[in-house]
Amino acid sequence: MIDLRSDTVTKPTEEMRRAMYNAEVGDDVYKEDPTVRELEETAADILGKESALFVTSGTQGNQIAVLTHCRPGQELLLEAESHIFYYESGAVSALAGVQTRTISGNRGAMDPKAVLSAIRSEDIHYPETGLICLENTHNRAGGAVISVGNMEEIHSIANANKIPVHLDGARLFNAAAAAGVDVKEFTKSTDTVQICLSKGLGAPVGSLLAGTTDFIQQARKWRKRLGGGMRQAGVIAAPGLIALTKMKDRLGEDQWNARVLAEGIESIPGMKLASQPETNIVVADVANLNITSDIFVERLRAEGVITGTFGATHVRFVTHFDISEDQIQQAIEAIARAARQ
Ligand code: TLP
Repeated sequence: MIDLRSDTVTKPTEEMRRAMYNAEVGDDVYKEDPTVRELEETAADILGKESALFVTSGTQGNQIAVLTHCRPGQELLLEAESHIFYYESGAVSALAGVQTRTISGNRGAMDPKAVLSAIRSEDIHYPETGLICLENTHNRAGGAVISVGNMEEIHSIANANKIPVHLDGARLFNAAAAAGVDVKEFTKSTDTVQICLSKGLGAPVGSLLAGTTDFIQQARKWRKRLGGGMRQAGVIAAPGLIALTKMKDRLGEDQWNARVLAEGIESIPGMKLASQPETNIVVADVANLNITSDIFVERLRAEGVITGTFGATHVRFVTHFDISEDQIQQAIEAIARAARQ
């Protein structure tokens, strides 16, 4: 099976498995796990923030950020198809007690003017705008890169209104690789950032939330409240360190494979792209085949390729570390067979 459902499906490398076995560990709730410490310090350094916190998942990192930044009754400004709004089971309202105000973006990028006009003024009837969330790359926009300029503009509006900015950077290193810039170019326009180790970077588990030391101290308490205080977590931080320091330099290969896949899909009669891929996500539209994405995904599975639906007629393909160029060619042939049925 060629698994293109997500870059979350990668298996840890031999080096990661050895690092897990050999990891020095301690009780991280007492801050005594040297491997977790090293991972957090390395991440803070790479992201240009004072401190970082190792969390179980991207969702947990985002939720802890919202919980730490906001008070119940506040309003969160975020893009209409952002992961925090679309895919986190309503957690911001269930846990942080905030309401969401969404802004439809252009390929995931919110218009700074729309952000400015959505910020609440002082009025007894209104909730306060507690936080602005950005996402880069933007998953539902097909892995689109939000430009450094767009982030800078939104950040300066947020600053002028004393509102913090959180970045869901689950695939931030893919954005940096595509834009050819250091991740700090993006993170400089944020107060906090969450990055995933278990997506394109190939670690088996974990994310990091980074920000000021004071923020991370409060975030650590929220992590504990959510049951995320882990003990000898060095065994999972060790592969994370390898992911963070060694795997980001190969993300260009996934981007190349996504481009090859997209060109292959475009050449198949009846198939078209929902948008041109910018990173490792390709979204195809099967509307012209007169079938739903569910049916197409089923047909494709029977042809040996696993993907996921991304709307009524959209199908998402994600390239990653465990997918070779050869498998991309095989996938294109399988897609052509599924389209012909
Ligand atoms: N996204 C997953 C699914 O939840 C859709 C995927 O396969 O793409 N932010 C963004 C932008 C994400 O894409 C994801 C995962 C997360 C946060 C959450 O990360 P995890 O799965 O570690 O909680």
